[in-house]
Amino acid sequence: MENRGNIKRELSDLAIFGGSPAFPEELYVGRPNIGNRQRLLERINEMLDRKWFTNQGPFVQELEQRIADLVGVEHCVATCNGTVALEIAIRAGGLTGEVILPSMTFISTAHALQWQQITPVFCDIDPVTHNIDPKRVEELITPKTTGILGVHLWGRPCEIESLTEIANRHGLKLLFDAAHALGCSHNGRMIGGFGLAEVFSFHAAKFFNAFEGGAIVTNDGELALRARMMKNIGFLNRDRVLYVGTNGKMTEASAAMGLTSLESIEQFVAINYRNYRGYRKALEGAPGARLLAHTESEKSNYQYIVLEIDEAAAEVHRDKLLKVLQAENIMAQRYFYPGCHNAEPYRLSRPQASAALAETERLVDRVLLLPTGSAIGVDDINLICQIIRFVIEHGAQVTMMLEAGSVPGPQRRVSDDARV
Ligand code: T4K
Repeated sequence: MENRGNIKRELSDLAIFGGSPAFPEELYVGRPNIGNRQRLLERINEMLDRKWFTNQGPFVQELEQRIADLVGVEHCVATCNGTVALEIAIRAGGLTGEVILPSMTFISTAHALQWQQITPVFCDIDPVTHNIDPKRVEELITPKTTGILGVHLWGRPCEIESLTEIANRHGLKLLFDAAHALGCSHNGRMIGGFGLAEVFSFHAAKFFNAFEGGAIVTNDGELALRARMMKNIGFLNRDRVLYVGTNGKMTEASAAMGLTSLESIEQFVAINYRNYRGYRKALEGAPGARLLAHTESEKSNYQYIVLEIDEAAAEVHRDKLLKVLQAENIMAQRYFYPGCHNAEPYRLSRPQASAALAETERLVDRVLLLPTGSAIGVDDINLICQIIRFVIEHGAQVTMMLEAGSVPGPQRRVSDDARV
């Protein structure tokens, strides 16, 4: 069948059924944003001339101050990544025993607890917000519970007031994994200043990156001091070790990238917002495809384009759509499949957990993240959405063909594993 350009008009135009891929190169969910390359290289040169590469150098100190100012907190402790920042915040916050968190999160949130022998107790989510459901938190509290670890999933704030009220009433500590939420606000206040402490990630795939990096932000001076020592292997000063610590220090090269990213942060958000509006418009009314909305009166970084596919309405399962998109070089991703509670270390110790996590189980089967960021343009988005709409329009047929493992024409067979 003749290929009529990138637009898909017939099923045989889809790459999975023998057509040409819509994009010559792969489009990613999280291609790193790069700000002013010249400024970055100047900073790297400055670092090389200074011969000071780590151990709380001047770039790290400057980045800490700038992040603290941006989110309006007193203290920012920069770290080598978000996972270690979580581990340190949990330890510096004095959490022990059991801690309640959503299962719908990156596995780091759970591991940061389990790594230090604290039991992660998985809570279900609100299906509309995708965030931890405060109504379900209370029933999970036991005499061993010491804290709640909320996650501002996709940069959309948790129900902070309800969680604060529950934590206060039960004498629990409240921390937030704000890995997705730099630059976001809740009731006009920047994420970063809520709870005992919050944690950011500056991983390469985040809209704001420091190659790898993270930070603990807090208004609690004592917690900040403990965290600062813990990330520095427990050292108070050269001869005195006060805590069992780890090496969680951020390098100067990472801080140079972080400072450079910070100078372009508004531009990154503007691009993400443009992309978000583009996806919304192009997917409007597509049956069974719900794009997660952001509250536009609040600040958001718009870094994730989160699509929910309702198989009953779309007549195609998320995994089949994913397979079709990947063949087109649209590297959409399932996040956070299959849910933390289903990851081996947790499933083996608590095989019954899924019974109480019905909304999480439902969501991990439906969520699909689409490419965005500065590497994606408006035309790309229109084409991605045209393909999604086309697949949904022919949902029943696509499903049937993928399940049969055959395609029209003799030249191509799809994998037997149609569910990816
Ligand atoms: N809490 C939450 C809620 C989190 O989401 C995360 C991290 C953390 C805590 C822990 O923070 P860190 O310790 O990571 O700082 C990514 C990131 O690796 C991870 O940082 C992030 N969350 C998670 C949501 O996403 P994946 O599984 O999507 O794959 P990854 O990192 O291989 O790449 C994502 C996409 O970006 C790919 O499509 C390829 C592309 N890519 C990636 C890298 C690293 C590039 O184009 N260039 C690159 O350099 O994990």
